[in-house]
Amino acid sequence: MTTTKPPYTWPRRPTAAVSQPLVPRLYGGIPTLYGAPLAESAADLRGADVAFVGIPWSAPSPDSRPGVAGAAFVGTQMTPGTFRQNSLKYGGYLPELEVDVFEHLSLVDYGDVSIGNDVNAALEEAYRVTGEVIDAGCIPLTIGGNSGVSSYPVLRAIAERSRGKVGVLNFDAHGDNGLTTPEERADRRDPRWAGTWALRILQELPGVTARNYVHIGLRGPRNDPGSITRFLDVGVPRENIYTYREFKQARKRDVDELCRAAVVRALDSVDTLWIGIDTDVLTMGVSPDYGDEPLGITTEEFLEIVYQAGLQAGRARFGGLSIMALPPNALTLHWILMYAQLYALAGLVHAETGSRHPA
Ligand SMILES: [Mn+2]
Repeated sequence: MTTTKPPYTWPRRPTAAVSQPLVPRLYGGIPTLYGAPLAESAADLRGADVAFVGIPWSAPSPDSRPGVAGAAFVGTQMTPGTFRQNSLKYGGYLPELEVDVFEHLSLVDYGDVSIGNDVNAALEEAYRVTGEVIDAGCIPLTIGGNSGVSSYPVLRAIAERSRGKVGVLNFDAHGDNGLTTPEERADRRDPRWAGTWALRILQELPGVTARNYVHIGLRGPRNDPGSITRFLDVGVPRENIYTYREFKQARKRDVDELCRAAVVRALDSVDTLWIGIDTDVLTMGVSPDYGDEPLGITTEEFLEIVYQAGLQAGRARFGGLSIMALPPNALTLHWILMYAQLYALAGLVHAETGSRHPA
């Protein structure tokens, strides 16, 4: 007969715990990212190299997106929590890069930004918390939430603290660079942030230079005819915009060279680099549980660029990595994005140790 250690008793009370976490707990059944130490206050950030922050902002599902396409918006407020739960199956060792990133870089989880229904309050809070992370000497890794609140205020905090110019590597099938009026932006019930932030960072944030704005994976008929020209109008070089066509041509020659060169463009004469990731940059086939845009980049290309960003920027210039627009249940994307976090950090480690992984 099987026996069980006390205090197990039978008949059991249905409210009795059936397991207890052996990793720090953020809240209820939500663990910290990768089981990292929990930073409960800004003082706890001191001494850490990297801090993870959740930004559970759910953009109002646009009136143009009924059904399943709208549900992907509604659920994003749960994404930081489910991403943490899913992360527990991974550690920091990458045999293919011969590095354990967490042996070199200490990670803490700083919890979630407080998000209500007021977009302006959410923007301020994401800005304030990201600033605390940077002021403590940590590199911020953030996860949305939809674009806008998960991107603009994070980059604002980074840019205001940069000694000089700021480069941007923005992964997105879409321009997210629509024009908007102050009245539209101030609308708390249906704020137009997700589709407009990429233009606003170029127009409004100090140091964010158009010459170092690099857009990866732009494609598809959800974009409007101004998606490229609005970037060019504010000074983004056409060569910085990598659509499906540029990748298609590079794949016939040397796509690794495109990945390396894209990062060079973002980093040229800047002091800080920020990476923004809308997961629809990946081609539809790799994310059957979410993707809605074909002709995207591959997982290999995505991770190579992210690794190159860490490697080329090094710790002194790596400003942060922000994941946007990720549904809570898009498991395939969760795994790929955890690789992205770890590959960026591996690049930082290799920049310091002088190691390289073979192309
Ligand atoms: Mn997008």
